[in-house]
Amino acid sequence: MQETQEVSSGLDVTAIRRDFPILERLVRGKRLVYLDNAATSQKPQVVIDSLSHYYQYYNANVHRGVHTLSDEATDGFEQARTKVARFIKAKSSRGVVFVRGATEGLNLVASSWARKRLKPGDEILLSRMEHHSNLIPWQLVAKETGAKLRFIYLNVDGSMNLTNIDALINERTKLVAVSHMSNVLGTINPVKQLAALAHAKGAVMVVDGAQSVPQMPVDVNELDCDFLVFSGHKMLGPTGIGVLYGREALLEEMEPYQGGGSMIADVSCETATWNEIPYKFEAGTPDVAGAIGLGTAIDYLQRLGMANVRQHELEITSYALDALSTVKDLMIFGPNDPENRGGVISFNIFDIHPHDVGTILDQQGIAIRAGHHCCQPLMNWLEVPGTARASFYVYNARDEVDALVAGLEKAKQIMGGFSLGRSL
Ligand code: 7TS
Repeated sequence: MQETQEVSSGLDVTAIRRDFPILERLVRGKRLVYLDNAATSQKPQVVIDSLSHYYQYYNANVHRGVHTLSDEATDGFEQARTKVARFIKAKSSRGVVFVRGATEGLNLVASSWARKRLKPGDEILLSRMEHHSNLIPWQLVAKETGAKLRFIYLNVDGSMNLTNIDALINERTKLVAVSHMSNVLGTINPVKQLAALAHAKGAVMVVDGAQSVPQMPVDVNELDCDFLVFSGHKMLGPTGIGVLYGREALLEEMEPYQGGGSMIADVSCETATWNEIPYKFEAGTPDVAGAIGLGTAIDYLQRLGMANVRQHELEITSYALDALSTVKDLMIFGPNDPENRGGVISFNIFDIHPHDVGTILDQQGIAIRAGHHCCQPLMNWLEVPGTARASFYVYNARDEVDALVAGLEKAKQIMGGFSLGRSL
């Protein structure tokens, strides 16, 4: 495949690609076409360098040392928190809790906010398109407290069906938790509207931003959400670091998630008082390198401009939706209009298992994901065991979409000609 100069929506994709060393590698003798970004993104050299620079020059524990290295590590760690706060427009970095990822952020809210407050008869409202990490923690809370789970159903195009939303969000509703962008359908959900409805009934609004924060400008004040979670590894940062943003007043009221070092103010043998937020929720030695790497990833994304990142997603998704629609017997799930979706396209080809599609594409150096994408209730609703999924990011170019389409035609050729053999 020839690398062509490609500039879309203010992003110079050709130049961006040069920042990602992994995109140089061959897979099965072919240039890597990485279209599994909803699972995890690749990392630019600057992020890789910031991790090794930390370990080479100022590795130390944070918030507890009296020496230079510890001061430098603490500065790096706290500067990263400030970068996160500015990135999501949080009022201050006190609302930014470092966690392992979106999953841990959701479990923290379930454990420290919901488990303590909900009682039988209360309701938790989710949607049918949630990732298991925004479902199982609430199932556990419901089991323990007697609260009931309710679900927003979907329209055939994969958007939320809000016709009965006034009945779904009612006086019993204590918490609404939905993804901002579906990791399967790509749907961008009306979380601002849901937050307003939730607040009108005194419920809290939790936004799962695992897919949206990497791809579009997200402003917690504009959304008026109470909690927002996301993972560093899906937005050019390292694995093992993520963020829980919480409204400060709520974080203040909540009990700690885990006990240990750093989260305390004063400890006796029998009892303890808690450190101020956000440290109350950060027991033990945190992922200092991960936070610093995430800060570098945010710097990189901000240099590109999040509005440009979103525009690029829109353009490449739009191009891919058109290109995939030329493949016969291919069914695309999710909204038709790219304006209402992010850079995630799930599809199936008639009579070919998505795992076979994925395996044949891999032989051509093309990485996609196949399976239920941790969304089994959604798969049940779609009446499929799984889907194939291509997902895009800042370094994906149109010729990679063309390679995907050619790869799918090849998969059809290989799998489509299956014969039952000679009848004996
Ligand atoms: N929420 C959504 C919407 C997600 O897409 C994911 C991960 C998570 C939560 C959990 O994030 P984690 O970083 O804590 O694991 N989604 C996917 C995916 O679609 N393929 O692999 C992981």
